[in-house]
Amino acid sequence: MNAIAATTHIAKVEFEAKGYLTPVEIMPPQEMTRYREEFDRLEAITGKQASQVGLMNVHKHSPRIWELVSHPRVLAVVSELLGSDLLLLGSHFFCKYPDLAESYVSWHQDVTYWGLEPPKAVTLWLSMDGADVENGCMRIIPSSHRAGLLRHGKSQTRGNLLSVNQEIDSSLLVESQAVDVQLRPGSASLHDGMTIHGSNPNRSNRRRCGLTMRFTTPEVAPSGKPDVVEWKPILIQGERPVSVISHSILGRHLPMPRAPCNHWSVRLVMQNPTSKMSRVRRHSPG
Ligand SMILES: O=C(O)CCC(=O)C(=O)O
Repeated sequence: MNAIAATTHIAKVEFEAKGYLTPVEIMPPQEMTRYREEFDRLEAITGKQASQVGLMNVHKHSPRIWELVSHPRVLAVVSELLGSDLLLLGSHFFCKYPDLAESYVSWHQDVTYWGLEPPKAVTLWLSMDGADVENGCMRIIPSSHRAGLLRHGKSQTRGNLLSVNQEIDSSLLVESQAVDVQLRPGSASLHDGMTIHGSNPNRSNRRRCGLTMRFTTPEVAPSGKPDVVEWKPILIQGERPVSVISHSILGRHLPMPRAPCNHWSVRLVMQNPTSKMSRVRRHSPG
C-alpha cells in the first residue's frame, strides 16, 4: 500500500469505527474569506433570522457556493468514505448568531427523516466562521451510528433549529461521551447519517456558520415513505445510475454541468401509487 492509499484506508477505518472524522482541511483559513463574503451577501439579502437554517441548496443559484460543494478536496474526502460515484443530496447552512434568541440543535440522527433506502448518507460540515465550544460547535457521540436508528421524540426546549423539532431522548445516550468538534474556518468534519450529534447555543459574541453538504451513492433510492425530505439530488461525481437522467437547467447555470437524478422523483411517484405528491408531507433536511 502506498502512502496516499494508506492514509485513505486509515481515514475510512476511523470513520467506520467512530462514525465521524475530524478535522479535515478543505482549504486554508484565508481562502475561506471569499466564500464567507458570499455567505455575508446572502445573509444581507435574507436577514439573520431566516439565515439560521433558511439557506438551503444555495449551490444551485450561487456559483461560489457551487465551488464549495464541488471542491476537489470535498469530493476527494467524501469519495474516500463512499466511493467515487457520488450524489449530492443537498446543502444547508446552519448559522447561530450571538445577537438573536438562543438556538441550538437537539441530539438527532440525520437519516431519520431523510427517506433513503438504504438509509446511507454522509454529511460534510464545512466551517465558514470557525467553530468552538463557546460559539456552539457541533457535538458528536462517538460510535453512536452502531446502535441503529433510535426513536426521536419532540424537544421540550425552545430554540431547536431542526425542522420538525425532533430529538433523541437523553436517556438513550451518554452525553458525557460527546466530543466537541472544534474547527477553524476552511476545515470540515464528516459524520455518518446514523451518528448522533447536536450543538449547544452560541454563547460567544461571534457568529457560527457552517455549510452542511449531504452525500449518498447512486444505488440509494428514495424510500417513498411519507413525512420525509424531498431531495433533488445531483450526480456530482462518477457514473450515472440509470439512463433516464437528462440534462437540466442546472447545466446552464453552473460552471460544472451536472444532471439532477430525475429517476428519484419517478421512483417516488411509483412507490406511492395511491398518494398524490401534493399529499406527501415533506421536511427540510435539518
Ligand atoms: O450545525 C449544527 O450545529 C448542527 C448541524 C447538523 O445537525 C447536521 O449537520 O446535521
